[in-house]
Amino acid sequence: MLYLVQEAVNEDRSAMYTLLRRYFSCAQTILLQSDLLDGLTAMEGEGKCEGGVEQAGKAKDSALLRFILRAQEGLFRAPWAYFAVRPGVAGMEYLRIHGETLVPDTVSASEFLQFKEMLAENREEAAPVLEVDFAPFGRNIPMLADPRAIGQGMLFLNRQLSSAMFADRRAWADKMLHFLTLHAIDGRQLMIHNETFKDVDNFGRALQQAIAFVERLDGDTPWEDFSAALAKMGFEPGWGDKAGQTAETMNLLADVLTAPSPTALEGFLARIPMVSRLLILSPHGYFGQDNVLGLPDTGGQVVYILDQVRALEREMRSRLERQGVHVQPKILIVSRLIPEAGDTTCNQRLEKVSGSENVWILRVPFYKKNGEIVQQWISRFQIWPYLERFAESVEREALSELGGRPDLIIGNYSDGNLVASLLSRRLGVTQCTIAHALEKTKYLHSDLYWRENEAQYHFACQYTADLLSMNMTDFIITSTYQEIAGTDTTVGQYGSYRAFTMPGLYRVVDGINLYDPKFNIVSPGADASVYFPYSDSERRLSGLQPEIAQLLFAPDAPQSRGHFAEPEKPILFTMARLDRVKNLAGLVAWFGASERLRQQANLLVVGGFLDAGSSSDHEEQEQIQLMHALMDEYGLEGQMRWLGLRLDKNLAGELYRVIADQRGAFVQPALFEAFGLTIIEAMASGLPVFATKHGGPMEIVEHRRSGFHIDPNYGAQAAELMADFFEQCEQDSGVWERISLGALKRVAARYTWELYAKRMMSLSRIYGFWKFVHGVEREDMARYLEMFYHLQLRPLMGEGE
Ligand code: UDP
Ligand code: LCN
Repeated sequence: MLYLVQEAVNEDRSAMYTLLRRYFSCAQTILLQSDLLDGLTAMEGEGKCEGGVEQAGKAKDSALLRFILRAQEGLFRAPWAYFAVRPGVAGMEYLRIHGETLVPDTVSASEFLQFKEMLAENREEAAPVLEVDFAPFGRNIPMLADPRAIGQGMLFLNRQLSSAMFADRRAWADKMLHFLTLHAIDGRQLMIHNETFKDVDNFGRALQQAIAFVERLDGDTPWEDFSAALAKMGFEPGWGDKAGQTAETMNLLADVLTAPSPTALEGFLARIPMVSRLLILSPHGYFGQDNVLGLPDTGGQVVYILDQVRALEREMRSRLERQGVHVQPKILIVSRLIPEAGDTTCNQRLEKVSGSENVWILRVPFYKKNGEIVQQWISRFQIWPYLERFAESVEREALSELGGRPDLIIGNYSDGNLVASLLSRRLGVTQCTIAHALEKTKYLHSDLYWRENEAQYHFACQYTADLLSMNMTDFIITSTYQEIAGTDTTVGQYGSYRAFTMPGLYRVVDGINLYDPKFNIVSPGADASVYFPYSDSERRLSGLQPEIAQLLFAPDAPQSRGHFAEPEKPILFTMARLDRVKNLAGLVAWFGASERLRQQANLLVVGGFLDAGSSSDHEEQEQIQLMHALMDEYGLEGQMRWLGLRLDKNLAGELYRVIADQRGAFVQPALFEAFGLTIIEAMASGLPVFATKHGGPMEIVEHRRSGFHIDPNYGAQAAELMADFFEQCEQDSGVWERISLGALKRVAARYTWELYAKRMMSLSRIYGFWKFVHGVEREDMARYLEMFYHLQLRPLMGEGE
């Protein structure tokens, strides 16, 4: 990026000089992308640039503008200006420019962060602090090279593994042989008998013999009819339910041993009955099946896991059956037991997941120091002191419920991932990590000014836990590409952990490698039995429609404020937890301020409570007051309805469709949204969506084809876009139909649980094998992380009451 600055200086030295002077004279010394851009546009006399990057991109092209559009952050203390610049997706470079000589040079992440610490702490020199650098541990791990391939780790590993096998077939055959002896379910050995084969030659010959034998049988012959003959040759169950499937699996292995290819390897590993017991961790919030969605800390993650487990159970069962292994798979979701759980079931220890055969929610309490059980819900930001002990209890209880070690442990969000890391390490089980929504990209400068937030939010603790588990885990599932790598102009959730600093605590110069093959994009779906198109009249839940009519229009409906004086207008609908980041109040303000939009549509908000006293979460209480204040300020009583309640899934599903019937739209106005299940739910119902461009929705929705992107930082513009849409729909109903159809197509092609479960099961096998062959080499990293846990994280977690 140095060339770009040089070009900007060469092209217009005076402009660069003036711009830097302007930045130096700002009250703030640390400027973000939008501040930098505003500085440039103001200098050019164009005033504040509503519309951000795109709008500015249309302004007069210059090397200086191109540079500023790439700058993520600027640090200013005369005579030096430091910049973090994004050369493209997944990248970040650091440079500085001398304000007088205008000579630029590159600097390291460490130098950039030290300068930032000096500014934040108002010091002349950065204080000495631990530098965290995980890069040296990755030296022996093959990394992806092309940013476009980020998130396709399994594909890459398959290729790596099969070419390594090709290069040294004998050694790898030996590893594979050893790997195959490891599989057993309920004490029953699977795949091969562990003492029959002396070496790989001996095994290779036996495999050929077995193939010749099985291929002579009718393909439909059940395993039981020929298992005795195969047992004599050293083969145990797990190859197939019938002769045909058995022959195919054996041939795949023969291919892997003689002419390894990525397809054969993936195909063979996919058939090993490796996963029958699954442990899923999701400690925080209210984890239940009813009356919980919309409560604080309780949203998409719960929906995601409950849909995920049903899909995974189906896939596990069908794979085990096809391999002739007759066991009932079991999945345990472990959450926190909350004795005072209101009208939820979170005070029950064990609960079966409806619609499943053998999936259970196991709830384990948090304990205080004195051994008492914590009685009430506590915010996700306050649970750190309880997690270590929680992990110990979970280990005991989960092992006994599962009847043995799980085959895979899946962690969710920062707390679940930490517990998963502790358990995986102790049990030696493959670990999968799912972030959902990390906080780092949601709260501005929450790392830099961690001290100010520590009492309330404990971000330092949370980010340390995140760093630990993302480096400890065997593989990471993300819902979108940009969750890892970001975009050309924005940093992804994982990208934000690459280089950052928490002054006085530690400075991270290489926290996570985005090119690590552990990353895989596996997008969730929307439950197709609940969220289906509005036009599917046969499946519509017409019985719910009177209740919905009450919710929308009844003047005295409980938990409602406001009414629709002109009920024939289309409804703009939004529904979310009432967190600050969800920005529902922001939407109310844009709506309130836009006469045009108010003329075109009514606004329906579902979220939180109407009475701040009913909430135990401080952010929610704050938002409730703000919502009331905005409704008063803009006089929205006849144009907006706020329902302070939680809708169950079926009601929410039918509501999306009712809004679609009357040609409304859904809005997701979050300041940042990691993925946004409501968006795919609305789209699956055929409802046009206006979704934030910050985070996953940018990737889910194709602007003007399957919905619209809005920038929550430019609310007036978002309101105009919505008003334009309704105006166009009024003139031509085809406009609404086109976007609705686009949304339906997009969800069907990309966001389904069937696709998810298949990918997830393949991943667990490839990474299980990878852990087996490379685990030893990662031991140095694991040891370093152990130290990091004990020396950094434990003191931050504290001990609670
Ligand atoms: N939800 C619901 N009823 C409510 C509020 C929310 O069913 O009253 C569901 C919503 O349909 C979605 C989930 O809660 O499935 C919220 O997930 P999302 O990913 O949109 O946001 P999160 O809360 O996880 O940040
Ligand atoms: C948490 C969030 O905040 C959402 O963005 C996701 O959709 C949800 O988890 C499921 O992953």
